[in-house]
Amino acid sequence: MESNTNIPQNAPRNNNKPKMFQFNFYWIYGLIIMMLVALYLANDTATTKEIGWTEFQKLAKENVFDEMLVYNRKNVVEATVKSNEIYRVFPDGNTQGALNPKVYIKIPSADKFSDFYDKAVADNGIDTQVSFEDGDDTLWSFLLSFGPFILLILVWMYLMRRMSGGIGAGPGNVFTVGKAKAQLFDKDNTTKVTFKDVAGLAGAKQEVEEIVSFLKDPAKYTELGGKIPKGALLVGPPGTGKTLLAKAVAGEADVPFFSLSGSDFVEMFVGVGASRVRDLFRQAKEKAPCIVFIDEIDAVGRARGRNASMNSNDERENTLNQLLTEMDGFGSNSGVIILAATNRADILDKALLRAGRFDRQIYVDLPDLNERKDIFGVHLRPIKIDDTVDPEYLARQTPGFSGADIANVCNEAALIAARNSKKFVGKDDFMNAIDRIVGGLEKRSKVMTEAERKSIAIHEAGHATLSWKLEHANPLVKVTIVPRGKALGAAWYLPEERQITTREQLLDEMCTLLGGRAAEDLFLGEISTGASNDLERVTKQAYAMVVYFGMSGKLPNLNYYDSSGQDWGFTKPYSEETARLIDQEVQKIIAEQYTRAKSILSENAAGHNQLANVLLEREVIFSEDVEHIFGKRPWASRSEEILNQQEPAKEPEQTPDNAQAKQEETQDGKSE
Ligand code: NHX
Ligand code: ZN
Repeated sequence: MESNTNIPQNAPRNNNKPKMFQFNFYWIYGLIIMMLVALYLANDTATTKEIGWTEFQKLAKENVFDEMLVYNRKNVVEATVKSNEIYRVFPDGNTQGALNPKVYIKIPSADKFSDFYDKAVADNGIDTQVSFEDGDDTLWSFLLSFGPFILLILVWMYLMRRMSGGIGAGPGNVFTVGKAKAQLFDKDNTTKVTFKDVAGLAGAKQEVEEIVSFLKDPAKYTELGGKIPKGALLVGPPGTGKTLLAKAVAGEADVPFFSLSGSDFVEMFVGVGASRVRDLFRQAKEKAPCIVFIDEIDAVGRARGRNASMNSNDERENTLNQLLTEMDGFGSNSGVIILAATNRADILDKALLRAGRFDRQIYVDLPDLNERKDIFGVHLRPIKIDDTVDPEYLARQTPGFSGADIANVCNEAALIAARNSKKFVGKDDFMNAIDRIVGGLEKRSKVMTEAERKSIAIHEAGHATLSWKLEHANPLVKVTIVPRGKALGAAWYLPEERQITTREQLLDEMCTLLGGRAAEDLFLGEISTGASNDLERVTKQAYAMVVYFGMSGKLPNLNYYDSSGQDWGFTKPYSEETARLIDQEVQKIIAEQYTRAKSILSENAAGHNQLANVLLEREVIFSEDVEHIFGKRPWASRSEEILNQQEPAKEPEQTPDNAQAKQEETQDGKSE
């Protein structure tokens, strides 16, 4: 609804603006050329005239010339006519009142001219002055009069080029500003990705394959009265293969495929985005049936602002409006199918998502165990591996990894193996690569005092002890006090791949996270800044429990989250009292878990101390060592069964940047 009222207002305004804009430049060029020509002609006719050598000799003897200028090299004489003798040289009288009309004479040679002149002075007594000049000063005078002008034009052209294209942005100049920058993949294009190269993504692949078959045989669908969809939106977290899927469509469909990014529409000139959208659709219609792929469509498709007073992103809105009209503007049988990809479908304008534009939304999720196995299969193809490498095992060790992460693991493993001059890439290289990608670079060289190392060991042993003693905590894989990435030490877990998380699991996880700080507090008597990352995560988790999951005692079954993506702005959907309650509940949950962590730790003080000492000595300990101290966990979970079958591995509790974000993402994903 909202969009329909917007389009008619904005679209016509855009329609003629860029055309005028372009024509202006042609006009200016034309004008400049015309002016130059006019000036040149005006200078040349009427007051100048070329006469023959014989006629010149006759006139010169009659003393009609004031001055003569001899150009030695060109064998030309420029003679100025005395003002009272003009009528003799210009009998038609059309000198138009010029003060010093000139004549040009081609002379046989400078010597001949000198002879003639000397004779004329002697015989006829003429008083004409003669001077000699080497060069050709017409060029000079031309440059002097037009030079600055030309310079100005050059500078202006240079600036225009810079503005429109940017450095290295290909053939950018003023005249192509309004053109779409779409890259066209035709049948004969060599780089082919096929559906075989896409591992996992079974559901998404099927939907996309259907689009390809629409294009190959539209009659099959239209005969039954169905309409071919106009667009499909690929939605999913980064690195899950949206662009790859689109490339596969390009490779499989025997139709032209336009590919461009949402940010290609954005330019500093006003109205350019809209004109590029128009140009793109014009090109597409010429080539129909075809597919247009817009990557990162959120760059233009973000929901339009509600307050019209904010003019800052007017340009983006115009572009979006143009896109909306174009998508609705052609009939569904015109054979142009739009594919778009984004990882933020929630912020897209609702008008873009309605049926008739992007009729289908295809969710491309993070791969599960089996899909990861398939993806490993694809990426292991070009790598020389030995028989210790098992895709299934690798898939188990990489929960929460996207397709791009897996590609990265495979590449990193090959590089590690090459660094060690191995002939083949082995399992250990893959394990190191996974550690490296999740936890960052190992920094064994970091200098640490003995006291610091002890404090780190006690902190990590605290995490390890609690995760061992809590039923619903993630199973521990290893604990290390070797610095890696941002962290000085870490406890690594292999979380179960679950779709929903219970309250007990959340609480036990938080208790484990608080275990590091609690151990410092309990056994060192002083706390450190190191736990900041633990605390950040605990606080976020507790807040989510209260506000999103309705899991607190005083605010049960309430959710203050808007999944439609719009911010609440200044008005929160709850009162000041509720805000205070939320804070209190968050504090209460954390305080409870902290007390719980401390009490469990003091019950197991001896075991914890032992663990910390082993850790100090060996730097890395595995779950077997922990089992040695505390005994078997009575509650074997599914992942633990996996662990017991196989060698231990990953998912650290402390991870830097990207890996941490990924972990939080999966958690959010699970909980929502
Ligand atoms: C510092 N780093 O910032 C030093 C260099 C308590 C033994 N002065 O809790 O390494 O203190 O259980 C992702 C992952 C900041 C982001 C880890 C951001 C760590 C990690 C601070 C161990 N293990 N803290 C931990 C730790 C630190 C930090 C992070 C991050 C420490 C602790 C970092
Ligand atoms: Zn910690």
